[in-house]
Amino acid sequence: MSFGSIAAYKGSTPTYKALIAAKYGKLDVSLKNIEMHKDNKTPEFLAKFPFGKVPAFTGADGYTIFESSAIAQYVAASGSAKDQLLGSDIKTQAQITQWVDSISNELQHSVVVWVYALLGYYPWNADAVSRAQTDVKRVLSVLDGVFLSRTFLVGDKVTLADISAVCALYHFYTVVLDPEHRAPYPNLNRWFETCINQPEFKAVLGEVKFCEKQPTKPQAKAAPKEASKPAKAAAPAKEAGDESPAAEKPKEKNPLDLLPKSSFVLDEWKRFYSNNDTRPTAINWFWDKFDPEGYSIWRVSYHYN
Ligand SMILES: N[C@@H](CCC(=O)N[C@@H](CS)C(=O)NCC(=O)O)C(=O)O
Repeated sequence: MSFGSIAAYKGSTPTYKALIAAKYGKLDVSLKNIEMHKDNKTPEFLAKFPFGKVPAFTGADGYTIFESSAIAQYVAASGSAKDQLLGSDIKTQAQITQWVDSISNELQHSVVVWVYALLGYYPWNADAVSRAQTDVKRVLSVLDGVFLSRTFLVGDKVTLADISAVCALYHFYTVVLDPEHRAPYPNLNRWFETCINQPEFKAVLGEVKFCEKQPTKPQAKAAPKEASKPAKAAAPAKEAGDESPAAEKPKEKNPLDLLPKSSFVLDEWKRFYSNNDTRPTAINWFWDKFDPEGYSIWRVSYHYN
């Protein structure tokens, strides 16, 4: 019998937390693949999940809940492995929450600016990537120190803390931590391998394919539905009988489209400026490419800065 389903996109690692917890608790929880930026913005979806975000859980009994950790906790607490996954005394329970929250908080920004940017889902910003790499190394070192003397994060069995941490680290191990970059963390690697080889993890993650060579440049844009920008809203389907002149009116031309095309591409300039030192690299680039026929330069003074 179904316990419930989680609306998300395929490959959403935060969603895996609840799916793995469901395997431990012997609950039937399914993943309902949705079309991002469309299905999660309908009035029906927003009535149940007001932020319009996924994962979003709907129980067979109609109970709804959002936020991946809250969903995972609810699923873990509802299954037969409740005490193992969530702890049976308040100190253990608090420690599990501590790891669930801290690891995902420490890593969530870095996965976006480094890993998702490498995959081409987000813009690449060299400075931000370099900061993310430093942040990630710090988290990995902390965890490696923890696993020097421990098999799992809390107690001597897998808990929701391990499940959440594996899911938070999944993209790092599969996309950027090649053998050279994971070598400094032998204890963490041992723990990660132990977890992903448990049948409950395997049933959800499959065979985890470790990164073999860290990519250094973003791949060609291949944004999956979850991370892509919202597609331009399609024009609403014309209602039958709607023949009003307003509905027929052609879109007015933007007067700027009438100007001759300039060789200076503002987006290129923004990217180059963000990814290079201002002086002399970016400034030299600017004067080399600037097109005075297409653009003019203005100096603006603000009253309130
Ligand atoms: N902290 C939340 C993050 C939820 C979230 O940001 N979900 C993203 C996908 S990773 C989303 O639904 N974005 C759609 C949108 O913002 O429209 C969780 O762990 O559930």
